[in-house]
Amino acid sequence: MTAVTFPEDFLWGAATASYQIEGAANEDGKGVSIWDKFSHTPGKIKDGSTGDVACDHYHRYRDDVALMKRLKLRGYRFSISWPRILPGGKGRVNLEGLDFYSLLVDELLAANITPMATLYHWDLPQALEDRGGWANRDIASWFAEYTFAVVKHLGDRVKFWITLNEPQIFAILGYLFGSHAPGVANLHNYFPLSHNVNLAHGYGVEAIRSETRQAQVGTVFQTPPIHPATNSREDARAARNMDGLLNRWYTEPVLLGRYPEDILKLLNTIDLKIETGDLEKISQPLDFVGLNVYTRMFARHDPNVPFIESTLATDHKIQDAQYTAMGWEVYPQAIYESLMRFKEEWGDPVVYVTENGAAFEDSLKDGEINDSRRVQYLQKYLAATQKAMSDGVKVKGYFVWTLIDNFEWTEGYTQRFGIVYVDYATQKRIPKASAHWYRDLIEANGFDLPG
Ligand code: GCO
Repeated sequence: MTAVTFPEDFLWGAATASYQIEGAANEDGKGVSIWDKFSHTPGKIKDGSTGDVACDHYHRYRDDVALMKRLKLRGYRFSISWPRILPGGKGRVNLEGLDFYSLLVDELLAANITPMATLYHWDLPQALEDRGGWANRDIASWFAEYTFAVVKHLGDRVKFWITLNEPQIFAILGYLFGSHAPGVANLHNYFPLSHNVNLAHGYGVEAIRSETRQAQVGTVFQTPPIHPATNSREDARAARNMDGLLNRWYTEPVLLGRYPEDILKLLNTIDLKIETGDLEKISQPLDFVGLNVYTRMFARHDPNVPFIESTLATDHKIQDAQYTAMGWEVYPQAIYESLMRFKEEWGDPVVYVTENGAAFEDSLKDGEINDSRRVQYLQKYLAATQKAMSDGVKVKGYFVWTLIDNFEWTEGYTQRFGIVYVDYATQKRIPKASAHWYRDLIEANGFDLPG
């Protein structure tokens, strides 16, 4: 047994996202989001489900906050649904939408739980997608308008603001691979689009700061380590290029004020449509960075892939490694490697781990869920977090993904990531063994690592 301990003021929490838990898809004036449309398109979601009802959190938020309180959470990271606030994406503000988040925030503060709000966790108003969505440079000012409306209303009580959740994931899956909403696969548009995403972040930062001076402003990246599938030189280069495309293309403009030179070289025929002053806007100083971590990835050389000649080797499996229900390798070192990169390569910011967790096939037995694999997963990743902290990374908090089982995007309800089980037929919440373990960890500010 090794004791793993954390500082007294460490912010322990859980994270969620609006479309994954809220439901109430057509209530109180909410507009349609790209995920509403996408999930209602036949064949897009594995189990044919939608987020129409999800965990019905919109109506049950009081009970859910009471649950968080019982679990001793000190922080709660949630996201705001843009089309609830601006049903048409811009223009008219829907006060009922703002009220929902206002009541949620009051409920959290009354329970002594620090709210951390993400402005964009992927549910873009469909009305904006109809005007080109992220491919339209105007999105930066649309995002600023939305951000301004939200922060004006909640900025007196919410002190932690996040602009975008995992920019590269929604940009790549939504607009390059087309596997997520809005289901566009357009290589030609992707790079200028990614610049619009980065620019929107910058405009968002500015909008938050213009409305409140006391806010902690940040953004959230997922930067999985990309390892070469073999030790050939081609694969090493492929891994480096994939890392450039997936990770550095988003972290470097924001944290270092420039696009990675090696990737720019590979893209030399593409017009990125960068205008004077853009990079200054994108790289305004932040108070913190959020890091989401699940696993690592492998890449191999593939001459058929344009520009980067690299492909993700999703078939590359490690013998004896454990895999989650998502098929993701349990690789605790991923959190250590990612955290160290922020310190060593990306300006050494204050970091919050804003998501970390795993899906396993949980089963309800005699009213209980003994998810020992999830407990072990969290223990190992937290021990690796602790190691990064002792090696100098300024980690100030940790948010488990996720509070309650929910709508896992294209996987629908087939994947359970929660520390609390949801019986979707009754909407009953049942804390899993991992929830009890997490509560004890928070109380003790640490845990004993077996072995
Ligand atoms: C992400 C999102 C979450 C997911 C979680 C599990 O990281 O993809 O932030 O919404 O549900 O990561 O896939």
